[in-house]
Amino acid sequence: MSLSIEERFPRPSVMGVVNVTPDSFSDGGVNYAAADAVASARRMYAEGAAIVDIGGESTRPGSNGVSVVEELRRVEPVLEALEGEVPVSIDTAKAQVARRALELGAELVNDVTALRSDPELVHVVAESGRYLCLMHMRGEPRTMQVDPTYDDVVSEVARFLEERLRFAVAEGVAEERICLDPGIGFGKTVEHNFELLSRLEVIASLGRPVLVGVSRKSSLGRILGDRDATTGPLSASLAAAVAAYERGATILRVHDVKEHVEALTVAAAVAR
Ligand code: 7PJ
Repeated sequence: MSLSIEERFPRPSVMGVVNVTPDSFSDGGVNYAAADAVASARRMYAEGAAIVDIGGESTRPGSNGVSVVEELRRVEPVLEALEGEVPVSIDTAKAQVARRALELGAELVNDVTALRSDPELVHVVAESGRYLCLMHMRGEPRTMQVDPTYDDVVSEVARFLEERLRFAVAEGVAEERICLDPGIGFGKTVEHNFELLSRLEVIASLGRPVLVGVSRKSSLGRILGDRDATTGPLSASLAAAVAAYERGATILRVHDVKEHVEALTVAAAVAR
C-alpha cells in the first residue's frame, strides 16, 4: 500500500535536520563524522521526528558545491547505518546521490533546487515512487543573498512552486507524493521571509502539503535586533514554527526536535 504524503506525514510532522557537512550554518560540523550523524538521527527519531533529513552538501549563503563522490562519501555510511531503523530523507540536488539514497531506503528526496540542477533527478524520483519536496530558491547558494528583489514575493514563490509541481507531475512523479516549500532564507531578505510566513496560506492553497524550514535561520536573529546575525535562537525558531503551522504548514524542518515536537503538540491541541 502506498500512502499519500499527507497520510504519511500528518499535520504537524517534524523533520529533523542532520547536515553531514563541515560547514552548514546552523549545525556546522557537529554531524560531520558519520557516527555523530547516526547518533543524532537516532536521537531525533526517538524524540518524535517523523523523518530525518540527511544532507552532504551545504547550501549556506555563499557556499560552493561538492562533488558526487564527496557527497556520497559523507552520506552513504549514515544511510547504511540507519536503514530500516530511522525514516530518512535525502537532501540532495544530484541524481546519483538520490539514487543511492533511495536504494538505501530513503523515503523522500529534498531538492532545494526543485529539480532544476540535475535533469536526471526527476526520473530517479519518478521511478522510485518515493516522496519529493520542491523548494523555492532565487538564484543559487553562492549568490542568492546578493540583493534579492521581488515585486510580490508571495505570488512569485507561489507561481514558481506551481510551475515546478506541474513539471514534476508531467515527468511522472505522482502529485500526491509531492510537498512544496517556500524556501525561507534562500534568496530572500528578512522582510521577504516574514511575509512568506505571514501569508503561508497562499502557498498552502496550491493544494499540496507545505514544508517549512525556518529553524535557527538568520532572519530570526535579525528580527531580534542583531543586524549581522547568522543564526537565530531556539525560542524564536519555536515561535516561527508554531506560526507557520497555524498558517497551514504540514512538515516543519528543524534542528531541535524535542522542543519542536512539544511546541507543535500543544499548538495542535489548541487548533483542533
Ligand atoms: C531548507 C532545506 C529548507 C528544505 C536547508 C539548514 C539550511 N530544505 N535545506 N527547506 N534549508 N526543504 O540546514 O537549516 O528551508 S539548509
